[in-house]
Amino acid sequence: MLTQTQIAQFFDEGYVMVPGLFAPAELEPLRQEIAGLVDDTAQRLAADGKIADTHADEPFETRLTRLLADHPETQGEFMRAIEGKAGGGHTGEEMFRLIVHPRLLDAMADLVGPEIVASSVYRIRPKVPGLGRGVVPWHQDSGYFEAHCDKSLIVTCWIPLVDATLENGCLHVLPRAHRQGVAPHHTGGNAGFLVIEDPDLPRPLPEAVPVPVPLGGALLLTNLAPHCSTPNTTDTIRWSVDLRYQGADVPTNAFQEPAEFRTDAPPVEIACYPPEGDFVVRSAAHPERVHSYAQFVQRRTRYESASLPGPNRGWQPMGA
Ligand SMILES: O=C(O)CCC(=O)C(=O)O
Repeated sequence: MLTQTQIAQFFDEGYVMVPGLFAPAELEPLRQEIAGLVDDTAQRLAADGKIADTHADEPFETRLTRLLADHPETQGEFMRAIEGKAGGGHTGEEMFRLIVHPRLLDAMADLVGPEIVASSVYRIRPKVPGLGRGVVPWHQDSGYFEAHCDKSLIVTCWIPLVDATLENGCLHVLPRAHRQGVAPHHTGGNAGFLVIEDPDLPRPLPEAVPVPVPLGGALLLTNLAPHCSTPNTTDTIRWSVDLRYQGADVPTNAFQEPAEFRTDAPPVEIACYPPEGDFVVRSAAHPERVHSYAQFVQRRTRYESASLPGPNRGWQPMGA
């Protein structure tokens, strides 16, 4: 699926932007599913008398902006509905359909091999203009994972649901810095995200590369590639999803139930992100292990109710 040049860029630079992985129409069902989450929440808040105008005529790119401009205090309710609770997340059928999209999995097979596990951490991100939480400071995804997974490859597929541009806050990457291991991170970055503070950024500091991604494309990153995302200065929402995949040799809970989780288990038996359920999306050796949509929902729901502890890497608060 990926060209040799794209594969080489991914491993040499730590990232590659792949245009045209999807036809834009293939992303429409997920856009509509997420628009449905916004609509359901707006209807509920209106029924509870918390908002007067549901802005039902506004398109996907602006409706949430209008709703939050009227009632900033409803941000938490909308974000919970869209992003879900840690452990479960949004388990809609179109979300799952995208995660298991054959062309995306072909691309992943080029990077992680024929046994593919969807890493538990996938997210929907509405970067609403002017909303501080959309701005994500410099970090490596490994900063969020268990330390024993630092040397494993977990591929982030960052997929915009609109054109991602410099103006609406596309991602920026530090090229080749993925070769330097995991930098110290601090807690308490913008909106509660982890942050690599300036003195801890890799040296010599490469020039940051902004990576606009047209609708239908994807930015693939290694878990060690430092990246950030900048403010949305437009008046439309930069919607995106980020999905993660790993190969057979990477610690996973795809074959465990939450009740089997033990903090004193050998690291190889502890998933890279224990609070959320991994699931098998492709297996050449054991096709019978591939999780169906119903099994995916069940796993995600069980992990959500289990509230298992997240990785504790001992990152210190900013300024400490
Ligand atoms: O979507 C964004 O703005 C940030 C995403 C990100 O940093 C990530 O997926 O690791």
